[in-house]
This record gives sequence, C-alpha cells and structure tokens, in this order.
Amino acid sequence: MNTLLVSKLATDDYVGFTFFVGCMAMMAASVFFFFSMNSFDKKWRTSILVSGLITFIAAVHYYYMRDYWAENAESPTFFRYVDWILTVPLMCVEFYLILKVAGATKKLMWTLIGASVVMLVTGYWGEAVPDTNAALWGGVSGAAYFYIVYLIMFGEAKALATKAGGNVLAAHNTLCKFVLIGWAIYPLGYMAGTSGWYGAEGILFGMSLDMDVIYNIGDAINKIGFGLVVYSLAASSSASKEVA
Ligand SMILES: *C/C=C(C)/C=C/C=C(C)/C=C/C1=C(C)CCCC1(C)C
Repeated sequence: MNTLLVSKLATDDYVGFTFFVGCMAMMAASVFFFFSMNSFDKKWRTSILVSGLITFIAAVHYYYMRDYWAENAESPTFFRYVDWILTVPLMCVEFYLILKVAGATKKLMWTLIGASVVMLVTGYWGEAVPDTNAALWGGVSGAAYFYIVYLIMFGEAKALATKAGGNVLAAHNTLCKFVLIGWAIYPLGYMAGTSGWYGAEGILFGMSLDMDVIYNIGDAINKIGFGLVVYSLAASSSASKEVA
C-alpha cells in the first residue's frame, strides 16, 4: 500500500510543477473571489460567486490531477474534461449574467452552453477514444468553438453588449478576447497530444511543449483572468454608483 502523501517531483517535471502551482493559484483565486463578493452591489454578487465557483471547481480537479500525474505519469484526460464540462458552461453563464442588464435571454445562455458542451464532448472523443480520428473530432470541436466566438463577437451577445454600453461593453469585449485568444491555447495542446496533424504536433513537441503544460497554462490564464475581468467590472460599477 502506498502511504505517501506526496510523491517526489523531478526538477524537469513541468507537467507536475504546473499541476501543483495551478492548484495553488486556483485555490487562492477562489478565496479572493468568495471573500470579496459581499463588498459589491447586489446585482454583481452572483457573477463574482460564479467566478469563485469556476476557480474552486478547477482547484479541486487540479488537486486530483496533480496526484494522478504523480502516481501514473499519464495525462489525466478524464478529470481534465470533467473539470471543463463543469467550468466552461459556467463561463457561458458569466456572459449571460453580465448581459442581463441589457435583456439577455436564457435562450442565449443555453445556446452558448450547448455549443460549449458540443465543443468539449467531441474534443474528449478525439482525445480519449483509442484509434479515433483526432483531426476530424478536433475539427467538429473547432466549429463549435467558432460558433461561440461568432455569437459573442458578432451575434446576439455582441448586440446586447453594445446596447448596455459603458463598463459592461468594455468587460464584454475583454472577455471576448479571452475566448478568442486565451481559448485558442487549447487546440494547440490538443494538437500536441494527439496525432494526425501532418507534423504540427512534431513542431509543438520540438518546442518541448507538452499537452498538459499547455492546458495548465491555458486554464490559469482563462479561469483566473476571466474572473478578474468580472471582478473589475463589479468594482468599477459599484464605485461609480457610490460617487453618484
Ligand atoms: C477552464 C477551461 C477552459 C476555458 C477550457 C476551454 C477549452 C477549449 C476552448 C477547448 C477547445 C478544443 C478545441 C477548440 C478543438 C480541439 C479540442 C478542444 C476540446 C481542446
């Protein structure tokens, strides 16, 4: 029986290192969001709560993924996708909560959530099922991803953000950049970890970028960054009301 509480981390184990640091960062961010929640106007509290839930769910998964990696030296694909299938829809909920002031509908929220589920389920299929066509499933996943980008940057969500204007529009635009640039990190990780990319995975491996390192960096940027954008929106909106 293994009675170790923690296994040794090699100095060049970047995957193990980023799981460890990622876990701590997600925990710290959760404490920060939960504790700051009540200092804002009531209408922002749910948004900050959701920010905290996103990093908290990730912290718990990172705790297990760190362990899984240390024990098996193998990608914790299952836990990774369970984390994403819980947190990415919550990020879609954030868009809805922010745009509610401009009249965002539940239908828009569910459309975004639905697209994110398609993106993740097809990605999981391409990554986890043996002998599957990773490029094909990655492509389907990518189409769902671009649909999300379309909705928030050009479609209904964009129209609502423009209608709301001011701080809400500014925050919405920043969140869009996270989705367009920050989320684009994930397909790179996917390509580094699957085959069938006509050598693209070789280039990524050549830079000695491991799939899990790429995913871990992506998660830290996107989950904590996303939460901080919502935090500053709540802070600036609550402050400007105080002055008025
Ligand atoms: C907190 C976790 C987040 C924001 C995860 C986001 C994940 C993605 C945007 C994944 C996208 C993928 C593609 C667009 C194609 C290849 C397969 C995926 C699932 C890695």
